Amino acid sequence: MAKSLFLLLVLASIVQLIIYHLHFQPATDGVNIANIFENTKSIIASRYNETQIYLNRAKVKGSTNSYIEPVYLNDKTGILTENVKLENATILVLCRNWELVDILSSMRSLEDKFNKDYHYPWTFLNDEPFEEDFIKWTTEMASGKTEYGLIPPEDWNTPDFIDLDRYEENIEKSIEEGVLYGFSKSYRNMCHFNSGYFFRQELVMKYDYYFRVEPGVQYFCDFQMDPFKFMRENKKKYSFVVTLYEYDNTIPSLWQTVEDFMNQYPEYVHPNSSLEFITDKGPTGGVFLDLGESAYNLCHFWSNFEIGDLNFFRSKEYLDYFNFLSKTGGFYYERWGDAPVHSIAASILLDKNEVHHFEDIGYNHVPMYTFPTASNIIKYKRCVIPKDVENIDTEVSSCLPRWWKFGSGKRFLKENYDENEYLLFKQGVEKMKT
Ligand SMILES: Nc1nc2c(ncn2[C@@H]2O[C@H](COP(=O)(O)OP(=O)(O)OP(=O)(O)O)[C@@H](O)[C@H]2O)c(=O)[nH]1
Ligand SMILES: [Mg+2]
Repeated sequence: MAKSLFLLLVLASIVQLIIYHLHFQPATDGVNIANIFENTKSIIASRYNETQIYLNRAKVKGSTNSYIEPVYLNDKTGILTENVKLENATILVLCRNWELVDILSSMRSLEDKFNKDYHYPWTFLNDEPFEEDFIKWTTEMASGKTEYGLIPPEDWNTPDFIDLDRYEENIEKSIEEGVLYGFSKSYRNMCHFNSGYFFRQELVMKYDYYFRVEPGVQYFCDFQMDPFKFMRENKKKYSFVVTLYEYDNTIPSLWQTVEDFMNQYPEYVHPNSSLEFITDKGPTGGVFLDLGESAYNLCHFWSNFEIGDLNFFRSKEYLDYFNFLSKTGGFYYERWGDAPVHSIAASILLDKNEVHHFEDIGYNHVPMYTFPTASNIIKYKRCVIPKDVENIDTEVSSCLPRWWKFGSGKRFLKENYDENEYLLFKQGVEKMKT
C-alpha cells in the first residue's frame, strides 16, 4: 500500500514538472513572460491604488448601515477625524406629541445623512408639555443632546389686541373660499409664533444658528459638510432648498403692509437686497404666469426647511418688521404664513449674498421634492431619490429661476471630484497644449 502510494506521488511530481516545463517555456513568438508578469503586477498595483482611493472615499462617506464609529469630517483632508469644531447651533423642531412617529422619521433621515457625524443638539418646542414617550423616543433617536421647551402662552396665543369678531369672520370666509388651513386657529398661532417668537425662546437663546426640521420630511443625499459652518464662514444669514409661489388668498394685504413698513423705515432696505427677486413678474424660461395684483410676485422660500442665523431674527430691523406686521392683525384677519413673512424679511433686510440656496441636499416635505440632478453629485453624495417624482426646481411653480436671475446666483458648495483624477486631467490638458 505504502509502496504504491510512493509510486503515485513520484508519478504526480513528474507530471507536474512536465506541465511546468511546457507552461513556462521561454516564448519563441516574441512574447516575454517576464514582461507580462511585470505588466500584470503594475495593473494589480494600480487597481490596488484605485481601491485605496475608493476606500478613502467610502470612509469619508461613512455609510449609514456600516459599523464605522460615528466620527467627524475634517474639511482639509477629507478624512474622518474627531478634531472638528462644532458651531453654536441647534436643530430646531416645533411639533405636537401626536407627531412623534413622523418626527422620528425626520430625525432618522437627518441623523443618517448629516448629524451622526456631528452630534448637534436637538431642541424641541411645543405649546403643550411634551409627553414622556415623546421625550424618550426622540432622545433615543438623536445623536446629540436633546432639550424640550414649553412655549409660554403669551408667545403662542392669539394676542389680546385681536378683535375676536373680525377674526371669526375671517375664519368663516376662509372656509367658504377654501383658503389653505384657513379654518385653523392653531395654524395661525403657529405661523405667528414661527414669525416672531421661535428665535427668542429660552432654550434657543444660547444658540447662533438653527436648522428647522418638521415631522415627516426626508433628506436624500449625504451632506458631507457642516451647513452651520458653511453659513458662518460665508456670512450667510438665511438659507433654503425650495422656493415657490404663495397662495395669494392667504395674504391679501401683506404686501401693502410691507410697503408701509418700507416707507416708515426706508433705511432698513438693504442697498444690495433681493427686492427684485420678490417683485419681478417677467417671464422665466419662456413661462408666463399670472401673479396677482400686488407688486409682490408671491415668491417665497419654503420655510419648513430653513437654516438660519438666529441673530438676524433677533436684530432690531427684523423685530421692528415683525412688530409692524403683527400689530395689523394680518396673521389672524387673514392667514399669513411664516414662509412669506420670513422670505420678504430676508429679501429686503439682507444683502442678497447673505441668502443661500442649498442645491444638493435633496429634500421632501409633502407634496414637493427637490434633489440634485447632476449624475456625479448623485453618485458622490449617494443620493437615493424616489422613483417617478417631479423635481419642483424644474416645475413652473418654482421661483428658483427668479432666484438665479435676481438673487445671489448659482453657486457650488463643494467640489465633488477625486483629486488624483483631477491632477491627471490637468496634466492631460497641459500635455495637449504643448
Ligand atoms: N406644538 C405645535 N406645533 C405645531 C402646531 N401646528 C403646527 N405645528 C408645527 O409647526 C410646523 C408647521 O406645521 P405644519 O402642520 O407642518 O404646516 P405646513 O407644513 O404648512 O403643512 P403640512 O402640509 O400639513 O405639513 C410643524 O413642525 C408642525 O409640527 C401646534 O398647534 N402646536
Ligand atoms: Mg409641515
